[in-house]
Amino acid sequence: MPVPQHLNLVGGEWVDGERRPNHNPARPGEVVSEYARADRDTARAAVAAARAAQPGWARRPVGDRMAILDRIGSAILSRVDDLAVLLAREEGKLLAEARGEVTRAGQTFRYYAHQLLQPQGEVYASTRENVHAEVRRRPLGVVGVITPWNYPLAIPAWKVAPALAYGNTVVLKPAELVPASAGELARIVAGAGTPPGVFNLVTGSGREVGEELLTSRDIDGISFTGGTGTGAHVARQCIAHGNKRFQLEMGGKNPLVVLDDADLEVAVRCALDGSFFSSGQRCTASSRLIVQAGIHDRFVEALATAADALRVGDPLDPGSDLGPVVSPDQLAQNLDYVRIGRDEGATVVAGGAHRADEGQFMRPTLFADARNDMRLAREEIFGPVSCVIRVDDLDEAIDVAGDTPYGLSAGIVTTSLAAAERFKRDARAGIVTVNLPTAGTELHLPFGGTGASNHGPREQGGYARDFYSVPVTCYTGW
Ligand code: TXE
Repeated sequence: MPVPQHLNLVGGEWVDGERRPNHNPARPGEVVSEYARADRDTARAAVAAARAAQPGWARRPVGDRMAILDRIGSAILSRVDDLAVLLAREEGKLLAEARGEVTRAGQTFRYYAHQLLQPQGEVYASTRENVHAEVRRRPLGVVGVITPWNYPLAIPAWKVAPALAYGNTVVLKPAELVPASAGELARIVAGAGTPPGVFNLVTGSGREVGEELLTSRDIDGISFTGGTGTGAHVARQCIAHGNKRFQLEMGGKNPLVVLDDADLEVAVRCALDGSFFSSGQRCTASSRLIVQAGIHDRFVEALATAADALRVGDPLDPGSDLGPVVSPDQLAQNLDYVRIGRDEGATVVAGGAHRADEGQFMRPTLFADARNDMRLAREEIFGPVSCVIRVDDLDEAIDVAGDTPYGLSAGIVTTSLAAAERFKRDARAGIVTVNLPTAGTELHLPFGGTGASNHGPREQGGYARDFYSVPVTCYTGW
C-alpha cells in the first residue's frame, strides 16, 4: 500500500518541504505517512495568505460560511472508518476511541455551522434620548492554531471550526508527532470549497514554525493546547509581539475523590477510565485518587486487580484495552515518574515494570500510600500512572483536591446528594463530574480550567465565540 503523503497548504496551494516519515508507536519500524516539513518562510507565506483572505471571508454571507462548514463536517463523517485507522496508527489510541474522535471532529464542524444561526449581538436600552445602543461582534482576524498530539483531529477541529465560523482565517500548526490527521483535515477543508488562504496548514517544529506564528504582527490571536511550560512561553510572546489575544489550554493533575458511601464498582470504573484509558494521555485524566479511609483498602485492591487485567496491545486489535505510549520521549518521562514515585516512598500496587522488548507499550501503573506533596502527585505525567492518597473525610478530600497548581477537571464518587452538591460548589476546577470519570466531555458545553490549566476564554460550545470574535459597542443617535 502506498504511504500517504501530506504537504503544507498555503493560500490554496500545496507546498512541499523537507520530507519526514511519521512512525506508528505500536510498531516503531512502520511508516504511517510522510509529511513535508514547513520552515519559517512557508509559515510566513501562510500568515500572509490568511491575512489577505480574511476581509473577504468575513464579508461572505453567513449562509456561505455555514454551507462550507457543513460540507467539511459531512466529509469528515463520511470518512470515519479510514480516518480512524490513520489516527490510531499515528497516535496509538484504540480504534474505537479514534472513531469517537473522528466523529466528534465532524460533528464539531456541523455544530458551528448551525451556531451561526444563533443571535450574534445584543440590544440595550440607552439611557439617553434618541440613542440606540447595541453590541455587535466582529471577527478577531487571523488566528494561529497550535495543537498537541493527543487529539490529532478533535482539538484542531474544535479550534478551526469556530474560528472559521465567526469570520476568521486560520493558520494551523499541528504537533509534529501527528502530521497525517492534520494533513487529511487540510485536504477535506480545501475540498469543501473553502476559498484559498482561509485555512492554511504548516506542519513543522514549535521552535521555528510555531515561533513564527507567535511573533508575527499579522496574527491577531493564538489558540494553543499543550504543555504548561510551552503555554507560558506562548503567553509571553503574544504580549511582546503586538499584544495578541491568546487562549491557552494546558495540563492537569485532576483529582477523583472516592467517599466511603460510594458504590465500589462505580468508583473503580471511574478511576480505571480516568487514570488509564488512552494511556493516561488526556489532559482531563485523573492522576490523583483521593480516597476516604473506610473504603480505601477495598478500593485499592479492586482497582489494582482491574488495572492488572487491562490488555495492553495494538490499537487496531479489538481485544486491546490500552494502546502504546505516543513516543519514546513520553515513555521515558512516564518511567522516570515511576522511579520518582518509588523514591518518594509510594508503593506500586499495579504495573510499575517495563522491559525493553515491550517497546512503547506500558502497563498501567498504580501507586498507593502517596501524599499530595510528592512530585508524583503534583506534576503532570501524561501517562498511564496514577496514585492513591488516603483522607479522613469530605473536608480533607476537598482541601487535597484543590491543593494543586492546576484546575482542569475534578470528580467525586458518592451516593450522598449533599456531598455531591458541596463538591460541585467547592471543587477548584473548570469541569466537575459526579459518579463519572473526570475525562469525557461534550462538544456543546464549555471546556477549560482554572489556575495553571487555562488562560483565556473557554473553548467549545457557544462559549468559543468569546475568543474568536470581538464585541463592538455601537451607539447610534437619531
Ligand atoms: O507539548 P508542547 P508536547 C503536556 C504533557 C506532555 C508535555 C509535552 O505533560 O508530556 O506537555 O508534550 C508547539 N512556539 N501535554 O511536547 O511542547 C508544539 O510544536 C510555538 C499536555 O507535545 O507543549 C506543539 O504543536 N509553538 C497537553 C504544541 O506546541 C510551540 C497535550 C504542544 O507542544 C513551541 C499535550 C514554541 N516555542 C501535551 N514549542 C494537554 N493539555 O492536553 C512547542 N510548540
